[in-house]
Amino acid sequence: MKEKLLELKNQALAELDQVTTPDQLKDLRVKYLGKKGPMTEVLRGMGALAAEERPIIGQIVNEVKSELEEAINAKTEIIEAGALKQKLETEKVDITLPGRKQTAGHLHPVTLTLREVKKIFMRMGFEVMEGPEIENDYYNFEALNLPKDHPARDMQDTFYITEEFLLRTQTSPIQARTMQSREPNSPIRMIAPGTVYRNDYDATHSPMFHQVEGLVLGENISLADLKGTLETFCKEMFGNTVEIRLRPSYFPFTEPSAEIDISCVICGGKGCRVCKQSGWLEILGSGMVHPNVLKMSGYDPEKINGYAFGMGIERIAMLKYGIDDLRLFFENDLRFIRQFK
Ligand code: 2NM
Repeated sequence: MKEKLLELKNQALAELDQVTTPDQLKDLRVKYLGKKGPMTEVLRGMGALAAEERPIIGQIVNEVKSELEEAINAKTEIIEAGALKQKLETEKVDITLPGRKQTAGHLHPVTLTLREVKKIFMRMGFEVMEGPEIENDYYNFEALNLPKDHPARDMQDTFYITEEFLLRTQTSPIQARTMQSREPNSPIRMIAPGTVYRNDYDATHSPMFHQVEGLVLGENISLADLKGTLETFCKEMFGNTVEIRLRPSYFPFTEPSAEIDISCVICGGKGCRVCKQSGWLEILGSGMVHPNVLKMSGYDPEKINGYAFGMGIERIAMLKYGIDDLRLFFENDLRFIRQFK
């Protein structure tokens, strides 16, 4: 037994002498010291030995094992040092090459536009309110006077999560939440910016887009206040020479309602491809807040009234920058994005 062990040791050391790579080292270690190796086998066979021989053989096995272990470790160091030396000798760094430039990023055109819209309203004294993107049926529809059979509630248009929860289709639930969080009948002058979600995708619709909606409540607020404020907004946003016009429209949460157009920023109103020869561009929806909306959020329509409006930020960015396909905003093609620093 003892001779066999010494023979194994010498065989292992001879093989170790021939080893030149880390892989070979690993194989050798497994071969002699691994679970299926001869050392383990010897230890397992100890039961067959006479009782007085067991400790002697056991000690020899342990000595052989640690000797091999040490020899392999020493060889590992030699091989690793050799590999490092070779790497240092063959890998050359050309320190005269120019460094890699760190390019600074910049904001996305939709973010730039959103910030500009917010800034204009903040200068006019509006506060900026936010709210959850996962809304419930009550705040997204019910509180805004959207009846149960309204087409906006259709599964085709709305991303429902459950029967009760959905991805908000507009930011107006923020307005309802704000009204309910305030002392009833207290004045409000707010905008609600954020992402909204609708099941649509083509050149002018994206399943996720950005909106800014606004709400102004107080005593004796008139359509003239609506018109004056939004005219100021349009001039700040698109330049002092733009004109606006109001067209009668319909929204469930406002009565009366009006669509606000600006004179075409591309042709100045003469008629072109962008305004479809009309000279006008649709920019905002607006109206006087419906009494039901006020009532439902704890306001008394006999005392308090006001106006509300909403706009799509992607559409504004498209007109501002002359972009004809909204999908470009979301494709992350840097050749497009980098044009809007
Ligand atoms: C629009 C158009 C017209 C609107 C109404 C409300 C609220 F909460 F007061 F009822 N928020 N936003 C509104 C009104 C939104 O978007 C085209």
